[in-house]
Amino acid sequence: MKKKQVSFKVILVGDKAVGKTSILKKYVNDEFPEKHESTWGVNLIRKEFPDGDKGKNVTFWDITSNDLFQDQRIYYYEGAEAVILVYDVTKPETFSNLERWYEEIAANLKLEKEPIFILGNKNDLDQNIPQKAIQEFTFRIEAKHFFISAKTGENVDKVFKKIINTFE
Ligand SMILES: Nc1nc2c(ncn2[C@@H]2O[C@H](COP(=O)(O)OP(=O)(O)OP(=O)(O)O)[C@@H](O)[C@H]2O)c(=O)[nH]1
Ligand SMILES: [Mg+2]
Repeated sequence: MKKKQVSFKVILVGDKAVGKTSILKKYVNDEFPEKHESTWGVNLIRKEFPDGDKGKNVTFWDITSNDLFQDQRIYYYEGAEAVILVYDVTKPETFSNLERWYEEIAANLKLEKEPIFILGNKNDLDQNIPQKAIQEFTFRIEAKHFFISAKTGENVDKVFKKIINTFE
């Protein structure tokens, strides 16, 4: 009989300073660091779900946006079971660059069944991205989109619950 899978890998990508590390810190440790310390290479954060969730554990790969790591990045993508694309709702270019992030991932993962989540972070600040562009991109890459805030915690638990629930 096939053993039930309990360990899952989730990758987070997006431009510099969109809040990838902050989102994970909020979710895993309920902390919000105000200071931006750019992630170097990759940062692995593991979260365990002891009982209620059948002993699952998830390792989040918080991947650097630094171009010095461009060649390595494709190895960080390998074997991911879910993809999180993050942008900053106050910076339109971080949204349009998701196209590039998506293409890099699509070239390295089959993306046949791995769910894709797009997170518009910093929703505690004024938004500046046309809704139509968000809807169009989300539909085209067959993703799910959420507005969140690592600062206030808005939607953070809800989104991660949805992600974890996609793992059987
Ligand atoms: N107002 C607000 N600021 C945020 C939010 N999330 C992150 N920040 C701030 O944005 C800055 C960058 O956050 P990080 O989490 O370090 O960004 P990152 O995407 O990990 O950046 P790199 O590691 O350089 O790629 C920090 O100063 C955070 O405090 C948010 O939801 N609201
Ligand atoms: Mg970071």
